[in-house]
Amino acid sequence: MYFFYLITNAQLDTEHWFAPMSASSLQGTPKGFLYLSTHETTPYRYSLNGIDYQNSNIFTGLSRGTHKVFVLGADGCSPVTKEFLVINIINAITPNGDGINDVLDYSELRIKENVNIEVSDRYGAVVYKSPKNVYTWDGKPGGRTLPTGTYWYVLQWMEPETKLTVSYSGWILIKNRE
Ligand SMILES: [Ca+2]
Repeated sequence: MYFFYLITNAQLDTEHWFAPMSASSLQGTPKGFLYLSTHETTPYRYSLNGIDYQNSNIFTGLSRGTHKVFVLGADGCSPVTKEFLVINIINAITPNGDGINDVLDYSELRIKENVNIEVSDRYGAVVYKSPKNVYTWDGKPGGRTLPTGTYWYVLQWMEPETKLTVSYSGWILIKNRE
């Protein structure tokens, strides 16, 4: 699953450009989905490369990483642009040292500020809290192997430009060979 954004028209020319959609609205949505909402009858046109514009305010199939969106108003003047990040949300890790899905890796968040990654067990006990400027976790608190199970994670960061705090949370399966 990927992280995606809602942009409202009121946010086009203010510091409040991007607001994450709620977790419930993420369910069943295509990967790499960008929805730009203008909340106005004025036609806007949208582009991801500044050349090819479309009338639809929806983009799908975006790859993981940084993208730029161009929004052109009805006057056809210079577009408003904004960079955004498509994050690969990790649903499971298997920290058994076989080199496959061993690590919780959110290193793409290094371009954000005040990044915090926290993982708790189902009883709410914190098993991991990321130190400053650390974006990966080996799944082993103090070198200890955790029981296989579902854990709750919270990703939080501050948008560098807007200083708005964004958070995303959900369940992650931590699976160890038993
Ligand atoms: Ca593994």
